[in-house]
Amino acid sequence: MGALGRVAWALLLLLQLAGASHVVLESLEAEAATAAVPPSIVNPLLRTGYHFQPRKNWINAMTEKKIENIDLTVSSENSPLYYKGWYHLFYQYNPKGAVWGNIVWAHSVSRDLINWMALKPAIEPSIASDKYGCWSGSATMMADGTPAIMYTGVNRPDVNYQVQNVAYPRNKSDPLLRDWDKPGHNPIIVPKAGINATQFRDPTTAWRAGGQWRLLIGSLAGSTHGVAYVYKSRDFKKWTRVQQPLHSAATGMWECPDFYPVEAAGRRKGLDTSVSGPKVKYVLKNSLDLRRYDYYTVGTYDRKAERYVPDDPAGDERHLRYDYGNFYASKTFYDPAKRRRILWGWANESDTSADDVAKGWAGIQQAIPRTVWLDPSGKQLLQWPIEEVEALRGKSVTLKDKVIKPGQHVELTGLQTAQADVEVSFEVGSLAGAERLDPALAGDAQRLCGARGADVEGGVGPFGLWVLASADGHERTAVFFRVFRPASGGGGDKPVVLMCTDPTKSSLNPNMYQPTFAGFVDTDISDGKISLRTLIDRSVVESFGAGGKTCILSRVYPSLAIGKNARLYVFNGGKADVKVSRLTAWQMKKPLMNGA
Ligand code: DQQ
Repeated sequence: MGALGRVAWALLLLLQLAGASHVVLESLEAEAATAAVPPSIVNPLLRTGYHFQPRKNWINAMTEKKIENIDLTVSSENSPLYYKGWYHLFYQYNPKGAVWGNIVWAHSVSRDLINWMALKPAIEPSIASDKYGCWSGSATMMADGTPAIMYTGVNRPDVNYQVQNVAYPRNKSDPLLRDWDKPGHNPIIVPKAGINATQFRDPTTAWRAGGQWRLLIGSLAGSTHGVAYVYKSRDFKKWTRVQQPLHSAATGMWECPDFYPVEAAGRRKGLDTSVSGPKVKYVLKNSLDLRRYDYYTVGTYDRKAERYVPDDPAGDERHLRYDYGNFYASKTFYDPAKRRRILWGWANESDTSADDVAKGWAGIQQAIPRTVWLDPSGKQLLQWPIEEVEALRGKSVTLKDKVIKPGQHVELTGLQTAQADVEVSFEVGSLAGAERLDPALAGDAQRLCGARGADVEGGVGPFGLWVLASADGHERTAVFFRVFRPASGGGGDKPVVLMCTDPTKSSLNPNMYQPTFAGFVDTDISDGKISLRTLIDRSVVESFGAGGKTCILSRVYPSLAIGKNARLYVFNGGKADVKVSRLTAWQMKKPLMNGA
C-alpha cells in the first residue's frame, strides 16, 4: 500500500472512531477501492447468523460486481413498515464503497421479522432533490391504507444541503412494494431562513389529529441545541412549519428523532402513532450526532400548543438510553398485526475499517427487533426481544437451584453456545456485603464499570455470564451485575444495581475496539432477585437486564472462542453466594434467510 493508501486507512480509522458518517470522501473511496486489501484478522465465522445482515453481492445484478470485497454500510434508521402481511425493512446502504456515501434505501421483506428476503433498493437518487443521497426517513400509513415514505434528499454536490421528499408505491396491490415513485411536487419541505440547511433531516412517521398530519424533522439550532421541528399538512403535499419546535435541548444535533405514544398503564400493547388521550404518555427519542447514542425522555404532548414536556425536568441531561452499548439511529414502528410497538436499531462493527474491507461483509448490522412499552413506574421503557425469535430456539440445557460460590464459575455443557439464547434468574442470599458506591463514580455507570470490571472482586457481584469464552479462559466476554450500597450523603438506602458488558478479554486479536458498556438498573433488588437474558450470535452479545430495564448490545471478535470452541459459563466474582434459581440456554437455529 502506498503512502496515500496509508493516509487513507488512517483517516478511515479516525472517521470510524469519530463516528463521522457524514463525511463523503470520494477520493478516499477511489483509493480504498484500488488499494491492496489487507488480510482480515476477523474470522469469517464471526458473521452473524440470526441477526439481519445483508451479505456482499446480495443486491441486484447491476451493482453486484462493484460491491464485491467491500464493506456495506447499512443502518436500520429508515422506519420499518407492515403491509398486507409483510414486514418491510428499509435501511441506509452504500452500494459502492467502504466509507459512508452514495446512500440509497435498501429493502428487505419478511413474514415474521426473522426470515428476510432481499429486494432491489426501494429508493435511489433519481431526481434533482435527492441526486446526492437518499438519507433517512420514515413510513406513514395514509388513511386509505397506502404507505408514504418521507425521506431526506441531498440536492447539492458541494455541501450536504438537505430537503425532504416523498415517495409512494407504484403498485398498491403488490404486497412486496417493490417499486416506489417520487411525485413531481418534490421536494415538499425545504429549509427556510433561520434553519440550518446542512443539519435538517430524518422526518419521523407522521401522526394525524384534527384533520392535519404532523411530523418532526431533526436539526441543530445555533451551535448547541438539538431541535425537533414540527411540520403540519392537510394533504401530505403542502407542509408548514409550526413556529415553536416540539422540543429542544443543549445536546448538539438531533438525528433520527422518533416520537410515539405509549400506554400510560404500562401494558405491553402498542399504540398507533396517531393515538392520543388521557391514558397515553409520549416518548421522544433522539440520536445524538455528537455522542453517537440514542437517548429518550417520557413526557406529555400538548397537541394544541404542539409542545412536548418531559416528565423528568432533568430528562434531557440524564440521558436514559434504549441501550448502553453499540446501538444508534433506532426507529420504532407500530405493528398492527400483533398490536405492539417494535424498536429496531443498528449496531456497527467495532473492529477496524481496514478489517471490514478485508473481510468483505457488512460494517453495520441489525439488533434483534424489540417490543417496547412503558414500565408501570412510568419512568422508563421496557424492551424485550420479539417473541418470533423464540422460534429459532433448538436444543437446550437447564440449571436449577445451583449455588455459585465466591470465585466459582460453572460451565453449561451439552450444546453449542456461539449462537444461543440464555435466560437466567439469579438470587443473592444477602446484600449485606455490598460495596459502598464511590461518590465520584455514582452518576457514571460507564466509568464505574471501567473501574470495577468483571475481574475486580466485589461484595455482591460481579455475577453473571461469561459468553463466547475459550476453554483456556483467555477469551471471554462478561455480562454481569454488581450491587452497591448507595454513596453516603444521598440517594437513600436503596441498593444500586450496575449492569455491565466487559469485553476487555473478548479477543486475543490486537487492535480491537473493546469498550466496557454499562448502565444502572432501576430495580428493587431488596429480595435479592434479578434476571438476565443474553442473545449470543457469534460476534453480537445483546443483553436484557431485569426484564428489559437496562439493555446492552456489544460487538466482539474472539480469535479462539469461535464456533464449536465457544463456551458459556455462569460466574460469581463477589464475596457473597449467588444462586442460579433457573438458567436455560438454547442453541439457536439459523433462519432460512436472514437478508443474505
Ligand atoms: N445517517 C443518515 C442520516 C442520519 C444519519 C444518512 C444517522 O439521515 O441523520 O445516512 O446515522
